[in-house]
This record gives sequence, structure tokens and C-alpha cells, in this order.
Amino acid sequence: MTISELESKLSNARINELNTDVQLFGYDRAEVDIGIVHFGPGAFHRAHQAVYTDAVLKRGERQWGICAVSINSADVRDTLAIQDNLYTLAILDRQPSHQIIGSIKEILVATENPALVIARLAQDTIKAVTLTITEKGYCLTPEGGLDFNNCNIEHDISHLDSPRSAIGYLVAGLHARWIKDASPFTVLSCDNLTDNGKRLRRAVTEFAQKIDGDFSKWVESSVKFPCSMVDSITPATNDVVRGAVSAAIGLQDAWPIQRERFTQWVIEDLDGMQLPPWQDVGVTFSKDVRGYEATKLRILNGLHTSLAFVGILAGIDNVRHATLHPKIRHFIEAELRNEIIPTLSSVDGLNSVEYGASILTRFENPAIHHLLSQIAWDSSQKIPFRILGTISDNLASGKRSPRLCFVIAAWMKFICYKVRNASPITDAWSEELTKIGEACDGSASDVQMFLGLKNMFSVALRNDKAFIEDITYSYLLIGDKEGSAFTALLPTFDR
Ligand code: CS2
Repeated sequence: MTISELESKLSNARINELNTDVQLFGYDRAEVDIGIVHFGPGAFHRAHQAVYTDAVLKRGERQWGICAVSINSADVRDTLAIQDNLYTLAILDRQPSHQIIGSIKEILVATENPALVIARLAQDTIKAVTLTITEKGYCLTPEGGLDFNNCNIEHDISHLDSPRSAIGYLVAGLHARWIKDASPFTVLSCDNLTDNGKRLRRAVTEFAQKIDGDFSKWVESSVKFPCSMVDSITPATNDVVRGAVSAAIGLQDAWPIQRERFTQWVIEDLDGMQLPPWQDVGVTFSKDVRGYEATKLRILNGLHTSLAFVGILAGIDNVRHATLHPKIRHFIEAELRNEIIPTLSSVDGLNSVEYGASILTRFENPAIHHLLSQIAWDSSQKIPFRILGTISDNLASGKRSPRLCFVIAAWMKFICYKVRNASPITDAWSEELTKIGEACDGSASDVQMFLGLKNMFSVALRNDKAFIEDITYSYLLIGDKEGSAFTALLPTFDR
């Protein structure tokens, strides 16, 4: 980096050189203490929880700064270090706006110094631990328990001083506090899983049982694991965004974050939990989060994943264009009306029909270029929460889900095309998926190979005749069709 490049970098010292329409954090960061440890400082965290926390700090609270922990990668730490951990949030709307976020005080890379992370977690001033570690980070079986066959969990049980998983770190941190008779921190999952807090609680407790019976009882009785629903569409940053943001703010920002204006966070209101006063800055605390979670996951994320595979096979690359394609639009509206909404129970103040319509409007946002390929990442982990639960609920009430099954068949085809074109599969199970893709010959037996992914499909679904029949039907129907030959299939579901 040249001196002139360094001189024009966003940093504490250069804050006054920012263009005047950039919104500043406006508090003295030196006075902020760390009260939150966050696992997974990816784009979503920096667009969502870090922004709400920034708003809390702006209101004069000083004990809620964030220590962000990356488990493996040093990229975020190294990039933001030069910027004093400051970054720009670009809100994509008709008129974009820019805000500098100051809530992240420190970034640690766990693999480099596990003891430091555990010491941080054990510190009394840490009141809350939040997580955006994506579905795979929870290391769960499809039945909902902790997957003790997961190699990271296996490792962590015998190496609690140097874990590899976020679950291992949570247990290590809680264990350190239990040993010194300190109070626990509140653990808040901010990932797109139904019952995320309950699942995390179960995973941590099952792990703790392997360490010590009394410790696990303490975890069960004292640690709060509220569930939460998080929402804001956050496309990945690229060079175009980097260039546009740096030009707009007047300083170089190596890793700005972009997101839509809409943002929502609903947190389960549990007695005795310790969290920042996020209710003062727009967060909803509710005794019942389940309805919000299921509605958001099944509608927004379910439709995202549907658009991803239907759109990619149709030759479309982004959410807006897929949503505006007449045949695809018709297909997902029918999927929403006939297969998703009927599985949702009513939630106070949330009308699922209106909610569904508002999601489609958000997908049409012309200011957002949200790549379908980004949504397709890690689909083996996402599909169970976004689609399979809906299908299971329909089956339990004697109904089939032909369109949702079509989406799963389209995902299987997507994997086959990726393998055929030797293009990399971005998925926690890329190895297994590549092997399956290589063995596929286009026949019904391909479906059986995919359904053999035991960590993805529950025993009940793997043995359900109607489910197998619907996926196989769609898989054979799609065959080798792509582009308009593929979209021509969509109206056949109306019959
Ligand atoms: C998306 C989500 O990438 C994806 O899988 O479905 O990140 C989605 O944009 C967010 O959940 C919106 O809140």
C-alpha cells in the first residue's frame, strides 16, 4: 500500500475528512467497553446486529461494544484493522445513504489464539454472546440434536482449551465462568434456523453433559438462550460496491457493507437475560418469536431458495429479475399461496398473506443486485429449515407440496450441472455433493442418492413415498432442460 493510499483510508483519525452527508457514529469509541462477544462477523452481522448496537452506543450506553470473533479466517480482522474496525453501511434504496459503524471494538481470530477468546468469554464484563455462524455452524442432526459424529465436535470434546467450533467455544466460555462461580452470559442465536435459541440450548447442553454433569445442569438452569428472528437483505460486497462507497464517502473503505433499508429483529423476551437496550432502537422483544421465525424463514428464505434454483436453471442471475419473470413469478406465488402459507399459524400483528406480498416487493428492489448464486451457497444446510419443514407439515396434514419438491429437484439438477461443468460447489458438504453429482446418470436412482444425505433429510422424509414420488417426478421432468425450455415446465404445475 502506498502512503497516499494509506492516507485516504477510513480510520478514527480521518473521520473529519468524510463527506458531509455521511452519518457518523458520534460517540467516543475510546470510552466504550466490550460487553458482547459475537461469533461470525460476516456481512450480515455488520449490517444488522452491529448496526443496532451502534444505535444503542449512540444513545449514551457505554458497556456494549463488540468483540467479534472469526473462527478461522483472518480476512475481516486484517482488512478492518487498518480502518480501526470502522466500516461503512450503505443503505440501498432509491436514494442511497451511508453511515459509519463504530460498534466493533476488537476482532479476534480464534484459531490463532483460542485461549484469548476463552478468556474474553470468561470476563465478567461480557454479558451477551451473539452468533451468526450460519446453519452449518450449529453441527446439528436433522432430528435436532448435536451431531457427535461431526469432526469438529468430536475434536472439541477432548480439546476444550482449543475448540474448532463455535459450540465448543460457547461451552469452553461457560465452563470457565462456572468454574470461577461467575454468572453466565446470555447466548443469542441470530441465524436463520427455526427455534434457533432452543436448538442452540440443546446443542450446548448435550455437549456440556460430556464435560461434567453438574456443569450441564447449571447450563440448563442458568443460561438464557432466547430465540430470535433476524431480517435484512444483505448482498455480498464486491469491487463495484467498494468503489461506489469509497467515492460516496470521500475515503477508501476496503470492506463496506450494503443492505436494503428494511431491517427487523424480534427477540424472545426471557426473564433474567442480559442484553443491550435494543428495544430503544427498534428491536421487538416478544414472548412468542416462533411465529415470526417460521413466517420469515418459510416465506422470505423459502422463496429466496426457490428463486435461486428455479432462476439459475432458467438462466437468470439475480433475485429481482427472477421475481419479475412472469412464469417464475406465477410459480412462486402459487407455491406461497398453496404450499407455504397454509402451514403457518397466525401471529399477532402479522398477516402472512400481506407479509408474503411485501417480501415479493422487497425482492423487486431495483437498487439491489442480489445474486442467486450467493443464495445458493450452502443449500444443503439451508433447505431443511426453509423448505423441508414446510413439506413435512403439509405431509402431516395429508397434503403434497409439488412446487417445493420441484425446487428440491432443481437443486439436485443444479448440483449435477455444477459437477458436469467442473465448477466449484460452495457448500459445507461440497465433497459429498460432488461425489453424488459424478455418479448421477439422469435416472430416478439419482434422487435416491441425494436422499441418502442423512444429515439433510430426516428418516421420516427419506421413507415418505409421496415425497420421493414428487421429487422424482420433477427430477425426470426437468431432465436436461435449461433456459426457456426449463421455464416452460413451470405452468404444468397449475393443472
Ligand atoms: C438469503 C438470506 O443468502 C440467503 O440465503 O436467503 O441471507 C436473506 O437475504 C436474509 O435472511 C434476509 O433477512
